[in-house]
Amino acid sequence: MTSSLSDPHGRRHDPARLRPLRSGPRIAIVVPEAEGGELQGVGVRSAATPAGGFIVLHDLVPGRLDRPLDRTGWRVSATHRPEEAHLAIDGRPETRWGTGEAQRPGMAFTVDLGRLEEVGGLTLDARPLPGDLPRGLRLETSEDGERWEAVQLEWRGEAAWDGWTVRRLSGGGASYGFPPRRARLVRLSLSGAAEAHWWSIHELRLYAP
Ligand SMILES: [Ca+2]
Repeated sequence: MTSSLSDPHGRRHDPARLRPLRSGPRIAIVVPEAEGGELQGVGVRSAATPAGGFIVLHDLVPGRLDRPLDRTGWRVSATHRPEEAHLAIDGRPETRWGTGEAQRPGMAFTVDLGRLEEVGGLTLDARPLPGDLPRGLRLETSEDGERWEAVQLEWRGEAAWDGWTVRRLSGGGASYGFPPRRARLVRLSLSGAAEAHWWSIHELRLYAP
């Protein structure tokens, strides 16, 4: 995290002022009616009350993933260091799968659930090495390993109010939701690059919708 944050008008904010939404600060955001009544890209739900051409967003609640799938029987593989892929699902946050080289587009990690399941979210834990979180993550799912479908990800992790807007808050983990679907295979891949960081997953979990 940078030492300060700038809003679109150049005002700077001290990260120490960030207030995680989960801690329940009383916040309301007023937006022109024409801009719609949703907080885009941060997975935060809110109530919306019209007020004279504006919308007041209030009672902000971060999205949650709370129904992890059983990982028994999963088989995992990867384009890099596949022999260590199982360390991403061994239930031990101190062990990890890592690419062994700097992140670049196309690196992939695949889970075979061994059965069809309804999925709707995922979390990646890289808490010991937050720099190893993916730069640009793509998700594809398949029911049969032949036909793959790209999935739009939406942030479901922590969010915070910085005095100006709602921001994603990552403490070394990343959480995403996506439209529910049936899948036997789930493939994560990178769409971005990092100069000096591997891509590492200490623990990967998938969630029911
Ligand atoms: Ca692990």
